[in-house]
Amino acid sequence: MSDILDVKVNEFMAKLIARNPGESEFHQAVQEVIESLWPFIEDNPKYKSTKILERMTEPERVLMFRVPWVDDNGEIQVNRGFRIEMNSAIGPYKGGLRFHPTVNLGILKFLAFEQVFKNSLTSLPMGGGKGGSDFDPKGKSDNEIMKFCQSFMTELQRHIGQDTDVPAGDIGVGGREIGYLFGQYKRIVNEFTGVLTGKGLEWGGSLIRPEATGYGAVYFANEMLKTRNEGIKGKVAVVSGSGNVAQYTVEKLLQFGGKPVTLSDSAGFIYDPDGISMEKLQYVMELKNIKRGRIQEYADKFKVKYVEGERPWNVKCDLAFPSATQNEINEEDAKELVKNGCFIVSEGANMPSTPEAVEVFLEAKILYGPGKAANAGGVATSGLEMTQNSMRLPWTREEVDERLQHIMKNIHETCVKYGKDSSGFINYVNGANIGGFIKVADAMIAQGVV
Ligand code: NDP
Ligand code: 2IT
Repeated sequence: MSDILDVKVNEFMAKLIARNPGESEFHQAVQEVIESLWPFIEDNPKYKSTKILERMTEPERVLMFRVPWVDDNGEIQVNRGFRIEMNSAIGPYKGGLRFHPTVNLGILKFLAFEQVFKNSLTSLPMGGGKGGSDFDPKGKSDNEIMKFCQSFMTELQRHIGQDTDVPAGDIGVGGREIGYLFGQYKRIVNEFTGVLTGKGLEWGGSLIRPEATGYGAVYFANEMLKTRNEGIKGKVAVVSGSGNVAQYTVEKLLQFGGKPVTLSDSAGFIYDPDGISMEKLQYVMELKNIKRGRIQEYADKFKVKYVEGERPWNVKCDLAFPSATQNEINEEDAKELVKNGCFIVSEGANMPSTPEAVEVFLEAKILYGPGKAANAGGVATSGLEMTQNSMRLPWTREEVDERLQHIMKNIHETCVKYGKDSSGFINYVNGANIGGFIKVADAMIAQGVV
C-alpha cells in the first residue's frame, strides 16, 4: 500500500479504536478489511461520500443482558448474554451464538463484522450478526446446560425472529444447545418457525448443516488447489480443534483421499502419523460429542503422541486447517508451517491467523483462504435451512451438498475476480473482503442513510 493510503487507514483506525476501546479483536478484524478495501474505495468514491465504512463498523444494534440460572447445587449463577445485530442491508441478521468464558463485546463484534462479509459472499440473502455468552459449558450437566439455554432464550426471544434475526451455533453451541434454545423460543412465542438454524433433522433442520463448515473448508481448499493443478489426494493435513468444524474437515479430507494427522483442544494436540482414519474419527466424535472428554484420550487409546499445551503447527504437512479459535496461528507458527512445506491454509475457524501470520502466508505466496471465504459453507447451509423452512419442504442430502459445493466454488471465483493481482497471484484476503463488501455497500446506498 502507498504511504498516503497507509496514513488514511491509520487515521480511520485511530478513530475506530478511540470509539471502541479495549476491543482488540474487533480492531484487528476491521484493520484487515480496511487495508484491503481502501484502494478500491479510492477508485470508487461513491462509497466514501456515503460513509459506508463508518456505517459498516458501527453495529445497527447491540443487545446485552443478564442471564440468571440455578445450577445443580441450587446456587444462583449469573452470566452475561449478547447479540450484535451488525448489518441487515441484504437480509435478516444471521450468525452463530458462542458460549465460551472468553466471550465479550470485542470478540462478538469482530465475529459479527466478519459475518457480514461472509454472508454476502455466500450470495444468499443474509445480513450479519453474532451473539453468545461468557457461560462456560465445560463440566456442566445436561440439566445445567438446559437451564442456562432457557434463561438465555427467555431474553433473546424478544429480539429475534425468522425474518429479523436467525441465530445458529458456534463454539460451545451445537445440536444439543440449539434444541434447548428452540424449545424455549417455541414455548414463549407460540410459533414453530425457522428462528434458529442447526436444528435437529426431525424438527426443521437441514441435512448436511452439521457437516457444512468442515466440508466447505475442504471444498474451498480443493478449489484453491485446482488453480495449481493439484488435488487433495495423498496430501498430509494438520487440523486444529476437535469440535464440529474439525471433525467434518477430517471426514471430508478422508473422502478426498487426504491424510489428516492432527487434532487439538485447548489443552494440547495429538499427532497420529498413520493418519486419522474413519474409525478413529468415529471415536473422536463419540469422545467429543457424547462423552465430552479431552483429546488426550485419543493418544492414550491409539498410542500416539500427545503434546500438552501446544498447537499442531510444527508438524510437517502440505495443508493446514485451523479449526479451533481466533489467533491460534502466530507469526512463528506461520513461518514454521511455510518452512515445512505447507502451501495451503484453509481457515475453518474465524480469524485463526494473526495479522503477522497472514503477512507470512502472503509473502510466501502460498494459497491462503481466509475464514470469511473458507468457512462460509456453514452459514451458507444455514441459509439453505432457512429456505427449506420457508418452503416447509426438506431437500435430500445430495441436493444440499450439491448446492454447498456450488456456493463454495462461487465464493472461490469471487475471490479470484477481486483478488488476482497483475502477477497472477490470488490474494484471497483482498478478494474476499472486496467481493463481500460490494453487495452490502450497494444495498446500503440504495436504502438511503439508515
Ligand atoms: P466447537 O465448540 O465444536 O469446537 C471448538 C474446538 O476448538 C474445541 O476443540 C475447543 O477445545 C477448541 N477451542 C475453542 N476455544 C479454544 C481456545 N481458546 N484455545 C484453544 N482451543 C480452543 O466449535 P466449532 O467447531 O463450531 O468452531 C470452531 C471454529 O470454527 C470457531 O472459530 C468458530 O467461530 C468457527 N466456525 C464455526 C462454524 C460452525 O458452523 N460451527 C461456522 C464457521 C466458523 P476445548 O474443547 O478444549 O475448548
Ligand atoms: O461463524 C459462522 O459462520 C457460524 N458460526 C455459523 C453461523 C450460522 O448462522 O450458521
